[in-house]
Amino acid sequence: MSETSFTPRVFSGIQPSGNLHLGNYLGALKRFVDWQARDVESIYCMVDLHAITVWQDPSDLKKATRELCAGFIAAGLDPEKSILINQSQVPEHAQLAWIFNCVARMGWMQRMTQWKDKAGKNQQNASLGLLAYPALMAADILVYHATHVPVGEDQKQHLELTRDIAIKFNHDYGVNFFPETEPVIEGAATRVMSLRDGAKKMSKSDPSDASRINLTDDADTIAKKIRKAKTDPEGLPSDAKGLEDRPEARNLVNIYAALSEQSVDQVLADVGGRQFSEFKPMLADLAVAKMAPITTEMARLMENQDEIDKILARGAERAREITAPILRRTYEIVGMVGPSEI
Ligand code: AQP
Repeated sequence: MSETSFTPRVFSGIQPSGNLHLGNYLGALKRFVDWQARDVESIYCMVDLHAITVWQDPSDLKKATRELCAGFIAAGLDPEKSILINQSQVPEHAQLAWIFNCVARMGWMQRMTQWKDKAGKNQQNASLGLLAYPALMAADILVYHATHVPVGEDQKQHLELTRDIAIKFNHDYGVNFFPETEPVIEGAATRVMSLRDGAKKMSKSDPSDASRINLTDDADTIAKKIRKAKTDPEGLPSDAKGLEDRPEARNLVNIYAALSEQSVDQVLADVGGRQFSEFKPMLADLAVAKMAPITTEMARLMENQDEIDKILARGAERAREITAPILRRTYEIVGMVGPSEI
């Protein structure tokens, strides 16, 4: 295992906390599939240990984990090419996270926007896991020596903290063992916003189902949600500059651009000057055309849950071939005495 140069390797994850949505698809899943085509070793993870930092009903968590795995495959990830795992089946994630809990500083964690948003005014009652979330995320990434992490914009701060943890560990122990991982935040839809409020990101936990397009929504529901999406009274501008200060309009155009794999300016060159009454049905048709095959395939895969469980078990075996030696070496660096095989 080289400690000075790192082979390109991709890692990313999604929480199995239900309601997988268009933001997860455009900001994460679709981009995982693009990475797969680049032939770089890739690990994609259902981060169930992260999901339980807030309450999850156990049977819902099981269903959501399998559904997420079905979503990964339905979106185009091939379990033969990419390694698909659920986090709890690869114990080195949690083991390395403990070491990182001892490297990271309380102040770093308390500054995280996600901690502040999710704990809100009730920090004393939030779980300790919610505060430590970014150290576990750093372990998820660094236990593979992953060099690239495709994520949505909301994860940028956590990725910066992952780099800080790697740098501090390397510095404290006088090694160059963990890479300074690059976040890969690219495309027109790095931050898909709520359909009901252009200032809020589309989110699994938004109480309003109308705020998001779920990967399990049928065609009629998708069309209805887009028809009802909040907009302003203006028509569409002919270039991206005309979307400034129009968050809802910008969101719908960004979604169209990402789904049709065009730039925002290309989209506006076609639809500039039209009213939303014309544009929304175009967007609905496009969204249905892109999402329906995924929804159908997810439902088909969910009929054979044993197959999903086998894919995750096989993924965990393959993952541990990478993670076990990295954890073992980490323990040696830290000074832990133990059998050579941990
Ligand atoms: N609205 C979004 N736009 C673009 N990308 C997004 N992602 C999430 N929301 C958007 C990206 O999806 C990946 C997985 O995210 P996650 O489920 O692990 O956690 P999250 O970011 O906290 O997602 P949610 O939907 O907001 O969940 P809740 O409501 O449970 O907190 C990440 O790459 C993320 O950037």
